[in-house]
Amino acid sequence: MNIFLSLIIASALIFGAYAFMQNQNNGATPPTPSSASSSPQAPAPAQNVTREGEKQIVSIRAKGGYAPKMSTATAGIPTTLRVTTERTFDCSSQLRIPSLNISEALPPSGTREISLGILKPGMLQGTCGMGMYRFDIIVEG
Ligand SMILES: [Cu+2]
Repeated sequence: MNIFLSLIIASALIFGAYAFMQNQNNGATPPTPSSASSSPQAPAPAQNVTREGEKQIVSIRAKGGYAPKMSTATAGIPTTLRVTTERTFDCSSQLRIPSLNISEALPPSGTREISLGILKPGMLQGTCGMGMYRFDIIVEG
């Protein structure tokens, strides 16, 4: 590659990084006292666990990761994980729960119900096929 072209590209990158840092500093706004005092300590728990008859349904979405990332379920009840995909072409369509020996290839769009059986108190950890995206289900006894 031409050495002068390399130098031009290098200086453009350096200038770009400098401009980006300047922009970040300017863009940082301090929190206003009112919003700081009114904000809750922790985010509200996700209301994604429901009852359907005898069963407990944990509903999550898989697309570029899993949402919500954390669910809270109850132990001792037959539990179904209901996973919804919508044009999910990333690796979150391969859902794994290693501790339950679950590995499911989800359809690109649709809803898949995965039986989790009766859960014991503790923490269930799910991941994508590569272990990059995660979700947790806290099981309360
Ligand atoms: Cu992945």
